[in-house]
This record gives sequence, C-alpha cells and structure tokens, in this order.
Amino acid sequence: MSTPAPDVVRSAYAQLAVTDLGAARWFWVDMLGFHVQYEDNSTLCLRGTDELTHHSLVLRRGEIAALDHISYRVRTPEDIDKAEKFFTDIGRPVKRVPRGAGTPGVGDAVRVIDPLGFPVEFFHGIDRAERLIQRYDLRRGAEIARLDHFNICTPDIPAAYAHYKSLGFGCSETIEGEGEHELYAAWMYRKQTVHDVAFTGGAGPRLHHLGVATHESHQVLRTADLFGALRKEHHIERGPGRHGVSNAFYVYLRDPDGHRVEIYTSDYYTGDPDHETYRWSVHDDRRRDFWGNAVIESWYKEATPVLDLDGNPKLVTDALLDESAVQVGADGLG
Ligand code: XXG
Ligand code: FE2
Repeated sequence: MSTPAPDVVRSAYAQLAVTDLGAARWFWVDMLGFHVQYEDNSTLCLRGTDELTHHSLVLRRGEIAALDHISYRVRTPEDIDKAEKFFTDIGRPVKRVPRGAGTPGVGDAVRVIDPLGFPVEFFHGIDRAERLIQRYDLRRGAEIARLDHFNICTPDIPAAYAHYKSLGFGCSETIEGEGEHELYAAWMYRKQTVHDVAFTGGAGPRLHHLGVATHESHQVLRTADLFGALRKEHHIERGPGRHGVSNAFYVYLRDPDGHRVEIYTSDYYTGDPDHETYRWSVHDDRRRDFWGNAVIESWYKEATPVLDLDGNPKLVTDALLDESAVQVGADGLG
C-alpha cells in the first residue's frame, strides 16, 4: 500500500534567487505592485493585496538567478510529517526546516527534491499579515491580488501528471495528441481554480513561470501600457491575450534576471467533486491563445534553473533529459 499523501491546500509561495535586489524590487514592487511585508539586506518578502499570510513571493540575493524552492501550504501540522514520510518512502532527498531556520514568517517545514527534480517545500504555519484588501490608496502598477500558480518545465509530462495525481491533485485541462500517451501539457489543482501547478514540456527541472492574479483584465492591459510608457517594453514577452486553456486573460513578463511571471485573471471554479478534465487537441490553434496568435519561441525554450536543498548556487544535476532530447515546445509544432 502506498504512503498517504499530505493534504495540500494550495500553492503558497516561491522563493527566487535574484542577482540585483534593487532591480528586482523595481520590477516586482514598483511595477507589479507587490506589497513589502519584510525586508533586510538580502531578502524581500512580498505579498499581493488579497493575501492575509506573510508572503507569496520571496526574493533572495544570490550569485545566480535561480529557483530556491516552490512551496505548498498543507492543512495541518501533521501533514508536514506525512509529506516527510511520503517523499522518504519514494526514495527522495528530504530535509526538515524548523521555524526560524528557513524563510522569514514560515513555521516548521519540510523540503524535498521531488521525483521530477524540483526543490519543493511543505509547511502549515505562517505569520498572518494585515488586511489590505480595501487599501485602494496603496495599490499601484499591476495591482497584484495573489499568487495563482507555478508552471514547471519537465521533459516527461505523463510522469509529472502521475506524481501530482499521487499527491491528490485534480486535473482541470490537458493538451493531448491522438496517441494514448501523447500528453503535452496538464493543469492540476488543489484549490478550486484551474491550477496550482502546470507542466510545460522541455528540459527540466526548471521553473517556467509564476502565475500571479489580478482582479480584472484591465489590470493586465495597464501593466503592458506601463512597461511601454517607461521604455521598458523588452520586459513583455508574450501577450496580452486570452488563453484557450483556462480562459484566463494574460501577459507574460521577464524580470531583470529573466525570471518569467504571468499576470493572469478570470479563470473558473473547479471545486465540484465530479469536475471533468477538459482536453484540448494539440492541433487546435486556440489552445494556447484563444485568438490564434502564435507563441514566441523563447516562451517554450527559456526557463529558470533550480537549486539543490542546501540552497547552494549549484544546479540540480538530475535533469532527466537535455533540451535536444525532447521536442521543444512540442505542442507548439502542431
Ligand atoms: O496559466 C496558464 C499557462 O500555463 O501559463 C498557459 C494557462 C494557460 C496557458 S496556455 O498557453 O496553454 O493557454
Ligand atoms: Fe500560467
């Protein structure tokens, strides 16, 4: 019998290493409108307007631009122990991180390298934060409301799907070919939206992007206008547009280190117990952009490297395949 999975509530935060904290502050705080909850010489803890927990994004000064970890909140303190046992039993590296030894504001946690090679944290306790929902006077830039999802690059999408299924995630949408095992991409959730995590085909483990939510589509357009007005249009990579998958309105930006972020809004509720997976054909030109606009090649090819569990600027080496061994953006070739 397999070990019970921890009860994951939602994607909670990501911790990124950035090479220039000042430049990153300009991008994420001044332009995107994240609120600063904690700041010291080397770290910024940021959150969106609607978030009542300490942070949803941590920026740490590092030697190279990389992902320290993605982090999921679990329902009870016992679920941290369950996560430790779950990953130990499938033979993955595991490390306990007591409150105070890890990320500011976060309680006891466990960090693992998952079967896809990603550094992933599970925690329950996190400091509360002041309610800013109606502090309209503090809003600026993109007016980010909350973290929505992680998107990760991995060469083996069926393996990623199977792993997250074993962690109790549902699947809202897929991109598929005709063949039985032709799964090009999948969107999987624990909270009642389209996703907490999605997979993009390509060399891995790498972080493809963080999806952050605004309330309305005009904030997506305004974000693009702001970058244009400041002659910073090179930060805009793809969109604005309407996704086929998820129906969300989007624009993808690259931060000063190349980390990709998607400003995302207006997806739908997935919480009914009999919610069915919506399957897109890889040959449907509306799947990635509902208006049929082509996806720029850099979006399929470029991504953020990940670090090992000690947080050293050392790439995780167990990448499953190199880029040449997969059809890069295979679903984009349809
Ligand atoms: O969040 C997303 C995405 O994963 O970033 C990409 C929703 C849809 C898409 S896609 O490009 O497939 O429409
Ligand atoms: Fe996304």
